Amino acid sequence: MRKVVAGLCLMAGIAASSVAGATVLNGTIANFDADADGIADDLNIARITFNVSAGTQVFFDVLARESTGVDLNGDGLITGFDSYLMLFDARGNTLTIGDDWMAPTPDGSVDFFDSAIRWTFAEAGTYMITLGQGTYFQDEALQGYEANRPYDAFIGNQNFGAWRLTMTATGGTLSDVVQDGVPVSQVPEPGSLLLLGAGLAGVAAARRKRAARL
Ligand SMILES: [Ca+2]
Ligand SMILES: [Ca+2]
Ligand SMILES: [Ca+2]
Ligand SMILES: [Ca+2]
Repeated sequence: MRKVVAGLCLMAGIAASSVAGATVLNGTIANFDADADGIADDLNIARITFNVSAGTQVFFDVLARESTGVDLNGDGLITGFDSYLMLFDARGNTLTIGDDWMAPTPDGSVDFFDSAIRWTFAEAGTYMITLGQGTYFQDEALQGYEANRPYDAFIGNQNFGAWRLTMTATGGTLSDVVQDGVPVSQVPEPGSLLLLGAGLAGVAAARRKRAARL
């Protein structure tokens, strides 16, 4: 059973320490030429859309700043930047922003500069959260980059920063999470892992039975 769980986590590309039942996204931030002026002097902002049912509370928890020199996200590098979140409704209106949050948080953050937002969505619908380097403006968030903005490496000599965003929903449903146009899967709940494991064991047993009959 333990092997099955580990295999599933590997298949999903998600660290075993991820919050159960949460949706976990990983990304990087670096300079590139977003405005096509021939100079890689623009900084990307991740745009993540999702659906919620009415009354759902979501905790958006960023892990970005490996300020203790420990590789918190397991990518083999020590990076860090000052993350910044903006939350939008479907019409592109800003609901709230999130800059700094008292560490530690459930995602393993050790730094106050790691952003977080806790928000209750009164209305069901599609929303968007953006993640970039603090601070940026609404129009920059909506277009997905800041023009002429250097990446500010907090630690080490890396020319990019890695981030992880853990979205944990309570009191409703969170679904259809899409990161920069790419659908994201959810970390399975322990219960569903057990069910899936039992299902796989059942399939194996059926195969053995069939094999024995042949
Ligand atoms: Ca440029
Ligand atoms: Ca955090
Ligand atoms: Ca790292
Ligand atoms: Ca911050």
